[in-house]
Amino acid sequence: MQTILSGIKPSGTPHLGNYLGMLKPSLELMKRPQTRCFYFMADIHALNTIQNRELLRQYTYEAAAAWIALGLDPHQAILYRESDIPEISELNSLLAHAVPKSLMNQAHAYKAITQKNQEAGNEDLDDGVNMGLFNYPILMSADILAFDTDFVPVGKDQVQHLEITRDIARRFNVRHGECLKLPQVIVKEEVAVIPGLDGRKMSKSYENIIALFQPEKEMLKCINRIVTDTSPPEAPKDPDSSSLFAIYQGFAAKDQIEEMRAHYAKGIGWGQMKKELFEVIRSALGDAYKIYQELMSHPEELDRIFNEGAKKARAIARPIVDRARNAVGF
Ligand code: AQP
Repeated sequence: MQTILSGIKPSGTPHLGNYLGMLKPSLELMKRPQTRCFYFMADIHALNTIQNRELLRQYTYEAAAAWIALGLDPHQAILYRESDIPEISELNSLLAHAVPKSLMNQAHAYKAITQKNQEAGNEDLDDGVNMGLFNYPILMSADILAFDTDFVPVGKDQVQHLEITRDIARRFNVRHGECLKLPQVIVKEEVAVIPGLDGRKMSKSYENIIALFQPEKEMLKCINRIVTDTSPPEAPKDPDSSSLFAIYQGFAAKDQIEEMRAHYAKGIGWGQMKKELFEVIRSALGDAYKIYQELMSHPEELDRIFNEGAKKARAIARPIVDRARNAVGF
């Protein structure tokens, strides 16, 4: 039996990047034989940016509803809120002692902020960094190591944090004896990092997202806002530098992708391409939006699923965290 673990931070509405980078691969992995899947809402991580409790709850429900609407079966995978598992926070504090500060200085989420401050001429490079963000990779390690995880499917943007998790587990094991299992990362190379409306990584905090679930009209409007260049329709275009194509690839079938490459070579209008993108997304998502809406109108059902999931997850995490407690001498 192999353990797969994946999480989503409820720091905003789930978007196409989350879907292609993580939700879709996590659902495919559920179909593998002999796997046990732990899928969770990383609501403690979300506290770094969300300080409004109603909003945090709303986003947590949205993330779970999206996952279930897309096909996650809560009887098959263990679905839970990170904050419902005290064992994770306990392991987080045990791990912190094995982590040199210099390792956290290297984490890309932290470095991105310090770099932004530097570029803005701000003398305080740590401006806007709270300790939750600085320690993000330690909590992420606890999320993973608390379940003896074998595989973690993530988007390319998260690969470095996974390497840090392995590093932390290794350091802990060197200090306290073989105790924590080193996880492996699963990245879908072809998915890469999905660009947002402005061409940067699609990200809740950049406000450049295309929400996964929204009325069709709104989705089309949003797709129409994706930034393109001013080249005329008949001009040949490079698919590999096109945001529209990058997203298209995630939803289309192989033959559709090849056909679209040929259209780019011959020349395709951006307006036409946006329509094609909308169609391919609509057909890939099918009825999921309806299921999502139904789930969102029954948060009590989502709470029930979370509570069931937490019970199962805690029963598995407890002996693993006890092993770590014992290893350090508690
Ligand atoms: N643009 C993306 N392309 C591919 N994969 C992505 N993921 C996120 N954005 C993209 C993958 O989705 C999973 C869940 O992400 P998350 O919500 O936990 O955190 P994130 O990566 O930090 O997402 P955001 O939108 O950028 O959130 P904020 O702005 O709040 O930090 C991860 O596996 C991620 O790889």
